Parts: sequence; structure tokens; C-alpha cells
Amino acid sequence: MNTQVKDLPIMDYPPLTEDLEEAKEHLDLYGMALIKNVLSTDEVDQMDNRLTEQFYGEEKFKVGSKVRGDEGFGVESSEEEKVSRLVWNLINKGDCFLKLIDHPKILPLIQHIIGERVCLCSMGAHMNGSGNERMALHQDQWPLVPHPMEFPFMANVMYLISDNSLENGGTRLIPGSHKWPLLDYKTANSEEVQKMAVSLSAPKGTAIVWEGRVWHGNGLNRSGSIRSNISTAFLQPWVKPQEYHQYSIREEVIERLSEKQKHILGFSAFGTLGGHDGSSVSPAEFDPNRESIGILKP
Ligand SMILES: O=C(O)CCC(=O)C(=O)O
Repeated sequence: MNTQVKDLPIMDYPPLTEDLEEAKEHLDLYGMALIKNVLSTDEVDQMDNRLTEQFYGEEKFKVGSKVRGDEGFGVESSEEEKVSRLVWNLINKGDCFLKLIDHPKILPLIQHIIGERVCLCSMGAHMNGSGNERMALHQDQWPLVPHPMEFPFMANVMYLISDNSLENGGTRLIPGSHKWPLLDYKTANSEEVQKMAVSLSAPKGTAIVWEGRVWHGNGLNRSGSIRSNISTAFLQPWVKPQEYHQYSIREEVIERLSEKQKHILGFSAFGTLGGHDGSSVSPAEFDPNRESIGILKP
């Protein structure tokens, strides 16, 4: 085994908890926490039904993203092999998902990792079909920005809409890997490191929270059914989000968002960032043709 890999410390998964203070301790120690019963059975059922409908709706209209899973390794897959769907931008795809923008049990944990001011990076479902392949192990926050940074500026939450297990390809994370020295992708995807990332088993309704430096990926689903998890990723507000919300959210959805949710989606300025003409006026209701100051003469 390569010496660099041999020396990397590994840990078991933290135990499930419902105590937010304990979850914060887990985040510091393991880089991740497993919070039980974040979503009720009714909420899970409602989201599950909406996702299943959306999966087949996007299939019917031939839109959205279909994958086998291992495309990140540069391999090609046929249409039949693309058994999984990434259902992007759930904000537009059902009111039941809007509560995940600022879930009261989860937002304090995100703020514990990246600070008070957070902005939503993206919200999408990983609906992994049976027969999928493993995606490359990756860190969420690198290479998102051009330089690796030794502090967490991103945090992810995976809401389990299906029970996750070894058989259906539960998410695989490497607890403690947020403290590893920076690895290149080849080393991180060597067999030795892959073996350290084991599919976790946890009941639906659980939320996995992890910081942006934890190495992770999906698992192999061989269960015969789809495994659905919703990823809701957050950033410090100076980073460009994956989804440009002011542009992508449909008008009828904007009307249903609270002021707090709009702020997390970047519809208002963060300090001196994201305003216009030197002010911090919200870009949400801003019409540049009317309000942006152009060429003026005395
Ligand atoms: O589908 C999964 O279990 C993992 C997805 C993932 O790696 C991610 O959202 O970054």
C-alpha cells in the first residue's frame, strides 16, 4: 500500500443522534453527523411520491440528467445503462421541498460548519437505480474553486428518502477525511481508499450532514429498486452557487418563499456583496434597465 495512503487516519461512522449539540461534536470530530428523524414519515412519503412522479415525468419528456454513475472516470455508458437520475433544482419541483432551504434542525448545523451567513448551492435528488456504477470519490468543495482551501466553506446535507443500506448503495463517506492532507483524484480513487468508503445503513428520514472536505461518493445499488436521497448543499456567500437561483426559480415559486429563504437563495445582498451601484439593494426586484445608473452628463 502506498505510504501516503497507509498513514491516513480512518474512523467508523458516528452513531445516529437526535441531539443537535452532540451532532455538532460529531461534525468537529468526524467531519460528518447522522441526525435521526429529521423528516417525519408523512414528509418522507410526500417527497418520495413527488420524486417518483418527477423521475418518470422527466423520463417521458426526455429532460433532466440520466447517469450510470461512473461518468466522472471518463467512461461512456449506453442509454440503457443510465439507470440513475439526478433530479436538479427541486425548488421548482414541489412545495414539499421548500422546507429544506432552512430546515430548523439542520440550518444550525450548517452554520456551525461554515458560519452564520449561508447561501444555497443547489438542491437535487440522487435517484440511484439498481445496476448503477460507483461515482468517483470526491470532496464537494474542491475543485469547485481554483485553489484548495484548508477550511470548510461548503457543507452538504443528504436527506434519506429511502432507507440506505449496503444492498441499495447507501452513500459512502470516509469519516475523519476532512483532516486529511490534500489528495489527488488518482490516489483518492485507488482501491485502498475506495475500501475505506463503505455504504452507510440508516433509516429514511435521517439527514447526513458533512463538511465540504469529506471524501465521499455513492454506493452500488443492486437491490432492484431506486434509492433516493436529496442533496441540499450550502456555501459561504462569497462562492458562486451551482444553481443560479435568481435566474432559475419560477415566478410562481418565488411568491411562496419567505424572506429568510430568499436571503439563503441569494435574493438579497450579503454585506457589501451582491448589491448594485455600491449599495446593498436586493437584486431580486431590481430592473437594471430602469434602476442601474448609466452614462450621465451635467
Ligand atoms: O448519491 C449518493 O449517495 C452520493 C451523492 C454525492 O456524492 C454528492 O451529492 O456529492
